[in-house]
Amino acid sequence: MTDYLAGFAPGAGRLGPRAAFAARSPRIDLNGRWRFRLSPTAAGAPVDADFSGWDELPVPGMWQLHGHGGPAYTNVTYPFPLDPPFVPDENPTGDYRREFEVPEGWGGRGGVLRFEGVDSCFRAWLNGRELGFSMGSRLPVEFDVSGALVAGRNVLAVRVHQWSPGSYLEDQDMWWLSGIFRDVVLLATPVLRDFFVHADYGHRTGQGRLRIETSAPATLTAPGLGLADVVPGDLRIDGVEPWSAEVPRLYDGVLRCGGEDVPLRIGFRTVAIEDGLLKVNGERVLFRGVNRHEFHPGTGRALDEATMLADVLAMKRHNVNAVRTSHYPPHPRFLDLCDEYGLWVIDECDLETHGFSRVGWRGNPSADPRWRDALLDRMRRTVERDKNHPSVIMWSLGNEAGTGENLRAMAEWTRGRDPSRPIHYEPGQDAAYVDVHSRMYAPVEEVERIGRGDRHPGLPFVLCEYAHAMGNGPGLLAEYQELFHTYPRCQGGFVWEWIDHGLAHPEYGFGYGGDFGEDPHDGPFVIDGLVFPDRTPSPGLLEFKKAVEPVRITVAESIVIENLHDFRDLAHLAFVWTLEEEGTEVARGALDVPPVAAGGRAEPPVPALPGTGAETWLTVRAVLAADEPWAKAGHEVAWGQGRIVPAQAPARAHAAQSPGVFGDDGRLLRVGGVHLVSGPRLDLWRAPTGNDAGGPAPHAEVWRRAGLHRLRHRVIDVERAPGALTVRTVAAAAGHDRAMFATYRWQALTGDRLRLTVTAEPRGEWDFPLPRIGLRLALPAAFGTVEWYGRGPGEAYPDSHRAARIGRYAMTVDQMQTPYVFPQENGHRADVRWAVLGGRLRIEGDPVFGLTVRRWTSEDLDAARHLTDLTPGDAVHVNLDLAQHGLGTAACGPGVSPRHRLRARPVTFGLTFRDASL
Ligand code: IPT
Repeated sequence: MTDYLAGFAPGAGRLGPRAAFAARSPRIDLNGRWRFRLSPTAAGAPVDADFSGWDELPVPGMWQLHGHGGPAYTNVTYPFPLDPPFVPDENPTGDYRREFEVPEGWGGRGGVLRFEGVDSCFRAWLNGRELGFSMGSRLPVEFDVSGALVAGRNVLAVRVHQWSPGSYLEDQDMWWLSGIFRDVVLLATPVLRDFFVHADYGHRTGQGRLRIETSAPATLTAPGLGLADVVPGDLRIDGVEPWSAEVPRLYDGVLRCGGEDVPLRIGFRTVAIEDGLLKVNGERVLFRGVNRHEFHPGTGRALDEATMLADVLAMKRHNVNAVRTSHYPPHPRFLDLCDEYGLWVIDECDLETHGFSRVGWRGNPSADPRWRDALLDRMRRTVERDKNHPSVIMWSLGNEAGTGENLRAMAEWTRGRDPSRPIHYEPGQDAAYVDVHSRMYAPVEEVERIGRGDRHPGLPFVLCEYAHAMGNGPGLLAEYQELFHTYPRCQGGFVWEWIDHGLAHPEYGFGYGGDFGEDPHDGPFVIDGLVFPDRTPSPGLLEFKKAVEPVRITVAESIVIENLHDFRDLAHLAFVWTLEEEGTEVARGALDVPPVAAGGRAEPPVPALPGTGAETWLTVRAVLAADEPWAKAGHEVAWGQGRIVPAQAPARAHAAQSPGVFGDDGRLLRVGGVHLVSGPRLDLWRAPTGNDAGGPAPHAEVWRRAGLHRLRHRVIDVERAPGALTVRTVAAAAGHDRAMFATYRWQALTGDRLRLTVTAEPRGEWDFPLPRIGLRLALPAAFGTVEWYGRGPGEAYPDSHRAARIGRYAMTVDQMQTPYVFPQENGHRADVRWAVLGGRLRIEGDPVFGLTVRRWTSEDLDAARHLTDLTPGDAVHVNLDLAQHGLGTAACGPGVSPRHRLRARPVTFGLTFRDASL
């Protein structure tokens, strides 16, 4: 009997949805090891099966990650034919079985069996009695089991299908994974079934207004609010502290109902759209947001509490203040953490039908009345479960589900049930059923036009997705942020996305689409997060942290501190300064900054600084003055840097005796005692990034067609003079007549220095930006360390360099690599004044250069599909760049801005080499 797999009904036999809460009453945790058997079709195992040979599987868990079948990744494409509501006969079906004991003391209260999430459809039996079925993977389901439950031993059987009609509503860009992946619990039938907390804050009066609707008469005790056993009908409470993501004040309380206690946490805040702005507690808020999928490289979407907390802490520590729960409600515990630590949440319904776009949205469930109940069911379960979270400030109907009357019905129901929160949906371009104008990946210019009042002028604007964080990138963060600060209606956005969904793979480290043998698949498009699969912050997250910092510190003639918080003053921060002469600290102190209110600014006096000779920078940092729940005192929130003393140009007296030895072709063989594996030569190529390879006309393809990855070099002539050598060359690609003429002028300088001036001149048609322009050389493998003075410690690119500050750094070559799961250009250090490689070869810029050092070539990097393909060779490969092309975010969204496009044009740049051991 699998009729439910051929219909539109979202479930049967279920209890109505209600809020997630934990009453202090008997419960039996049913997580743990269950017996399990996978069948190839929906028929599953016979109910009376002999299960002695069954496997064991953890609950929560996803069976493909425990040796049953395999994970599969598609972005938009459904992995089954579009034949709604039907799914193929090949429908992996897992039978689960577990026994549990109900103690005598359970008290005859009956029970409710609660599943927090089962992907994608299941049917359950208790002691052989069928309870019902349900779809809606990321939503809770409850069954009343009072009639089936017995004291003593009980047997619970659950049949889970990978594919169901519900799968048509769950086409999110992520791995297809199945099973009971969230908690299962047996609860004593609750006395208080449900409640709805309405806790508003009057920002003019400082008054809290509290009304709790309860399913049965209840009283509230909340000592922090001075309430003891009161009926929470409609209470006005003076002098409450409001809740915000910046100061997440919660009041603990207990609801008492028929002898049962239900703990709750109350946060007072009022969300409103006023004057075309989204306001909380009367203030316009700015979202420094991320889209968060639930993901763990080992367990897929089954997350433990430590992982959820790790996400929240990492977000708070990187100045993230908002989360869109893309594209389904998260584990309920995650929202508790958002309440507690302070994050604004757009809570999104478990709905996406993106794959219908592939057939011109024909048959889209959003527009087909037969699906209305299923869509409404999902929205109800979302809102009812999460309605009591102060952190949830907007409801989202789903993602990429086209348009249609069913979405309107969802919005109308939601508005009726909870008028206190605005409704979000994208694509909601016609704004028919939404309260905010939301777009994804709108280019900077478009956001600017919207800021000026274009489109839906009465509505606030958010970018529900922007800055696609795939691989190396995103660029453009600072550009967007500037607009958010310039135009009040542009209230920020949510970076796509928080984490790379790289699954642990026995051979590749982290696997992506195709690595588990699936077909169809969308390759590495699922590797697009601000943190790597193991949650290590990527350079993109550090850049985000800097771009969105809630305090702007400008260090120039004066020091200016701007408080960009929406609510919080600066009293929680301490300001410290350091003065560094050529990267070495010479003085430090504390800066006296008044507790400027949100939106305010201060200009503290510049401290008295000692005199210095070499290039000197003053860095001012804002750090936590005391421990916060999410970071310790001293944690850096924001910083600014300004140059106090510029660099002096080094003296350049020519010498007759050259420390350089050159080959017949004029290529450098040796500097002092440093033998090069290959001497410096013009280089225009970089291993394309995910962004280079993205968009309608990917640069990566243009570059490859132009043969930039296989330039051939020809020496035109070599001219030798005492202490000098000039080599004229031309570089071009097979089959092309466009060429780059390069002249290398070598000059011996006093102090055993060897100066190189390169001029490069494009000839012919160079009608595309270059990946880079610079030199590459190779050194023996023993050159395994790098010390440099310039931007660091992390990588930096023209449109993503703000997180890297001027300083002196030392690393091994291996540490300089950024482990993008899909190998690509990385590790470039910007604005380097000088570097010493292997403690031996010193390279100076004129005044600066870009530095990349790795144990493989750009070609190796380009050819690699996984990090495990990269193996150290017998040389260290060095790039010394005059410039690199920006990163942009073309993997999804706009490309590199004109400002950061690297045009082919005549250039000259200089470098000085020296054997530092001499
Ligand atoms: C956008 C999706 O909403 C998101 O889930 C993700 O797939 C992203 O693309 C790409 O990584 S939709 C797209 C049409 C911009």
